[in-house]
Amino acid sequence: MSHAESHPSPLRIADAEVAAWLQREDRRQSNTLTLIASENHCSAAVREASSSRITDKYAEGYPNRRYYGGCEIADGIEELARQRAMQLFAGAEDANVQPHSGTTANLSALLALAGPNGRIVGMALKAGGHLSHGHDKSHTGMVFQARQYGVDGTGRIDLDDVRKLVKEHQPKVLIAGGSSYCRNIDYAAFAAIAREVGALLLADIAHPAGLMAAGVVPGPIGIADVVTMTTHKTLRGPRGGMILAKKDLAKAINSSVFPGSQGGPLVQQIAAKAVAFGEALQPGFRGYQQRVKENAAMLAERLLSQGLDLVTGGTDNHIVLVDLRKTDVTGAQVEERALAAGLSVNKNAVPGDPRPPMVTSGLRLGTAAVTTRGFGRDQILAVADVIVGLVRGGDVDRYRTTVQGLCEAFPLP
Ligand code: DSN
Repeated sequence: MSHAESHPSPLRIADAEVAAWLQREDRRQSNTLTLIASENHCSAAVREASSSRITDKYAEGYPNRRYYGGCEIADGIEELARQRAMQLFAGAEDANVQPHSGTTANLSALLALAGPNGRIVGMALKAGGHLSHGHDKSHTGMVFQARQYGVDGTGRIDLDDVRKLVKEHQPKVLIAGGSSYCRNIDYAAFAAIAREVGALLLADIAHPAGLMAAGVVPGPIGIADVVTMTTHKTLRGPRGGMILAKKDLAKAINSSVFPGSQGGPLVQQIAAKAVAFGEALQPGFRGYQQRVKENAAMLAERLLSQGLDLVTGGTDNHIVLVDLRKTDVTGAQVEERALAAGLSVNKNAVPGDPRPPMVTSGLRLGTAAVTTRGFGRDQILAVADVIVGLVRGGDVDRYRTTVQGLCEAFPLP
């Protein structure tokens, strides 16, 4: 009898059905290699904080200015998270750790900086941007006058195109950042373009936040006026968002988060963010982020050497975007085959993709989660070979055996 069976948890006693679903998810994650670029495995300490009793507490407002009594502990936790965030992103002048997600962070920041119906410019989703950068199906495309820039024929941002669009549209906010952009962004150049029209620069670093916190890729702190991010991707924290702002913008940003866009903050998530930031301030974090980046570079190199095309021909961060247009498979088909083999990946549009979003001609891969499991060169090369085999229609059962062996040899932390 296992320990869990002989000591059933309160959840197992109270609700066997939900407990069983969650146990299945534990098993799924254990027996799957997560290559979804926006996912990672946070620590047990982060998970413990995230499921703590403070989930019961209402704490609308900010530390020492709450609309409810009994918030002293919430104040201490939020202030600790804020201070750690500013230590981690040295040079940040203010931190708001309340956003429930990256999208909420972006919406709040944009409303503070551009105002309703204000003009914004961001990167198009299909070029590697994000829905919340002004896509017409996102509220950011509805409540703002949004225009979007794309990428050049090689998949890279063309700063001349960005400047041209910015001059034409005269936005109040220019957004730099994306969700499938695998190259470094020249934030100083973006800031210069924004300044030419009196716009503010918002850098969305949701994906590379951890790499930037560790200093292994260049970031926008001290350059962009406002920086938004999620805390659960490369940063390896709990699910949630965060905004860093220059001091003179902090008041407007804070009011835009609460009461503008959200009610009570999720204090248990803020506690978990504090734990994750504390972990990221430990010396080992830099080495982890360095390995994430090296693993992505090795993955890219192997895929290229095996004949696959990559958007931009490689990567500077944790993302590798495979362009399947010269193969006879779609992103959706490879995603399905990969899942059968035990690899969790996502289909993704490539720039200029002729296929619809639920099909696509691309596959987005990321190395943060497998690096958390301890992957290095040999494992990355093995995974790359599985991906190439899947694209070419190889034997899925054989790949499933390889993947299962890797899962067992590199268990979840
Ligand atoms: N959905 C996230 C991603 O996968 O990149 C961004 O919000």
